[in-house]
Amino acid sequence: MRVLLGLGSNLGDRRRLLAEAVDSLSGVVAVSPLYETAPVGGPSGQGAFLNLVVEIDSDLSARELLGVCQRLEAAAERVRTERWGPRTLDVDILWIDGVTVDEPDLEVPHPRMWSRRFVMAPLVDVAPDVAPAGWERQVEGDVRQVGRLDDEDS
Ligand code: GSY
Repeated sequence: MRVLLGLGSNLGDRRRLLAEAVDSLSGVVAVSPLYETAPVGGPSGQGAFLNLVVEIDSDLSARELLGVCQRLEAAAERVRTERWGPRTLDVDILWIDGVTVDEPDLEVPHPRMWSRRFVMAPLVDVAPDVAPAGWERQVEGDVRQVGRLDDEDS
């Protein structure tokens, strides 16, 4: 099954944290370019995020995938303090082909993805068919493509 994960970091060595997370995923099919993005929500003054989207091929259930995401965040020594606050690593399940989940702690597709440019810009790079027509008119936030995770100098 095609699974799309959104990864973001705005604390610490953002590129290294994202690279380590992507490297530890199984079944990686595609990795979007990197985007530097203005924080959406959270305390004022927090630093810019680096965001990307990864496509993996996986037979795990949505709940098992949530466990994978939480383990990646823990490996990045993410500590949950402020809601929406700065974080070393955030990993969200965005989309699983043919799957919808509506539970208190897990919603698939991700309910806020359609309005966030920091999600939709990299998502469209790897899975343009998932984006609704006219998605550009529905998104908010500033993003800037800054190369790829495996570039030497981005
Ligand atoms: O939802 C993911 C964490 N997050 C982000 C993010 O990854 N990027 C940007 N630009 N803003 C964000 N606000 C939150 S919360």
